Amino acid sequence: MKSIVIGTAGHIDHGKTALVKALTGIDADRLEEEKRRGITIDLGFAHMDLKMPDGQELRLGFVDVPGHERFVRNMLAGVGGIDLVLLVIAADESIKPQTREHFDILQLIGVKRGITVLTKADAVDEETLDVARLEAEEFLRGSFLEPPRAPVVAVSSKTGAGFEDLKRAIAAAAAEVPARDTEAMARLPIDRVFSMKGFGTVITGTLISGTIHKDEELQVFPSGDRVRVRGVQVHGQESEKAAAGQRTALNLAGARAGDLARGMSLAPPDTFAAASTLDVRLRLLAGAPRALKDRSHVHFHAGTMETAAEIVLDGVTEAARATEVFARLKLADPALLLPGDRFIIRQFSPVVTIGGGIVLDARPVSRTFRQNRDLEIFAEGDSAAILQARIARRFDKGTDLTELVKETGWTRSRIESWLASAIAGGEIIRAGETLLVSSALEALRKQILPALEEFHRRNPLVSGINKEELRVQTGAGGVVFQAILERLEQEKKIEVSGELVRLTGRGVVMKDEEAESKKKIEDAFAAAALRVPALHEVIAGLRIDKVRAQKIVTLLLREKVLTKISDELVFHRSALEELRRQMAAQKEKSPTIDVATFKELTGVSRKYAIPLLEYLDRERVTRRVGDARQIL
Ligand SMILES: Nc1nc2c(ncn2[C@@H]2O[C@H](COP(=O)(O)OP(=O)(O)OP(=O)(O)O)[C@@H](O)[C@H]2O)c(=O)[nH]1
Ligand SMILES: [Mg+2]
Repeated sequence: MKSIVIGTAGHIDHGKTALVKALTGIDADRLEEEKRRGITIDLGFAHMDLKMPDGQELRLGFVDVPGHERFVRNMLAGVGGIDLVLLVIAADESIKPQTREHFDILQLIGVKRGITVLTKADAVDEETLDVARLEAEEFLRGSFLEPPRAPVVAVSSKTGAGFEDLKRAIAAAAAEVPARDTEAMARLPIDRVFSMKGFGTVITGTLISGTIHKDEELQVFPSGDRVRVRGVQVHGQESEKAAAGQRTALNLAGARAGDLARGMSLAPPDTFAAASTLDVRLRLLAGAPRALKDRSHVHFHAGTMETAAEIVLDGVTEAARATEVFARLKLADPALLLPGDRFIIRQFSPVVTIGGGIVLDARPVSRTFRQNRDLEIFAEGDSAAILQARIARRFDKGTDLTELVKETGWTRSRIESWLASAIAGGEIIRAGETLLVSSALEALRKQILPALEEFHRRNPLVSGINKEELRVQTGAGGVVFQAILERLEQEKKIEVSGELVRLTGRGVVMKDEEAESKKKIEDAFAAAALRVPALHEVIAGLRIDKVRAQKIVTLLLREKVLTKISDELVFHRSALEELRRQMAAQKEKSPTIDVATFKELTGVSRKYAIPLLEYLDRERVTRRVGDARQIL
């Protein structure tokens, strides 16, 4: 069964609550004070079923709002989740201040459908009713409620006149309401909290997206608390689940009524983060008292929440009336908001509605808004374009599915399917968990290839650059860097062997006998430890000529496999590492060491001991003090 939520709107005493009662039989004024004073103070709720033109059953949830100017903030908490509005204008009073203010709000939050209801038709003569109708039509011109697109229906809640027309108009409009997104992540802005004896904590709200099941765990925003759904009611009836677009009541375990309040939101756990910085597009009303200055402080309302906000205008010092600007909002209290969410701003004093707009981004990456003008696509592009733009803005750092879910409120599987063709087409690259635009890889390629070229030019005898060294040079993240290396390798632009990277065919390439000789030299020195052979003896034992042998030794020295500590003496890296370990161990026994002890410790002759100790001095492993050495 299709469910939609209908809100009332209009000036105080114009007959909104009476209209809802005449339609549904339910008195939405539930507070004692409301009944006593005869006015609505807080939101009221009612429901009914209706047949659509095609014969399908329709479930209508009503949110009845107060018209009093002092309770506009309550009206704002109710109007956020509605699909359809009944703009109520009393025939005997016509357009009044809160008719205008409510109507402005409806337009700013992007309500798309509705019906204008002229109430109290019984209280006026035919002529007055006609005048009221003309005034209403004039008032609605150019808006979403302009007739004949949206009808104007005259009724009397007292006599029941006009209600058949009204129901027909509601059914026709409801048929046009697009289904809400039940597949997205669930979000439920709380509009009421109470506790029921023997039942516990209950919250109500309009589920704006997704589905909530019985026994599901949810997270409360912004507090972060966890709650469990003990029971679900939809339009007053027990249910296994609630779906987007339904008036929903949840019986919650794990929270006391005192921990929850209107303005908080429920959503799946570990998925979202509450935001306090929003990039938005903002419209200032033509009827705002004055232009909006940069750095103004205002009341901010979205969904059922309200807080204070500072407005940082994008590139202008003030926003004129009836214009649209980009801005960054800094909220006093964080809230769970997503791109596409609408909001209203009201000035501090006197408190009147001055504008509103649409959230473009609730997870800005740059410190300034200005670089992000193209964020508009984040709220209004098609899904694939939105995702690509979100990946592109992180450029070579990339992003991942978890972050994209947080930024959009879409499920992982949906995001994956929307990205599939961009990935297949090569515009988006998936490297492990990281997603990035191909242009980011291209930019990296343009850095890496010249960097390698330069390395080879400077180091003609080295077989390649160390991977990590190259990565640090380019400033790329690890995953992204690995991805570009793999690509370049596939394209045969580079060769990767172990930790070394080189341009294809570059670096030192050895013939078999040279490679064999290189290994022989290395092995000879490694095996000798500190009692190294004379270099010329090692060279003499090779199958290659002296010049080539010398070249290989130079190579080993550059690769730091061998270290030359004097003209005569060359050691293998492992031998010197072992020596450092021995010295560290020796330091435990005694802070100083003399030549004799050193010889004993290492088993080398004086011929080797002196150059080795001098080497250790240079390396700041030891410091010479008189005839002995202090181990550092
Ligand atoms: N004669 C007549 N009186 C009506 C009609 N509808 C409402 N009234 C009366 O108008 C008064 C205000 O009606 P409500 O329905 O409470 O008005 P409201 O718009 O809900 O007012 P707030 O919620 O305070 O903004 C009540 O005394 C109603 O009995 C109608 O169609 N005909
Ligand atoms: Mg009322």
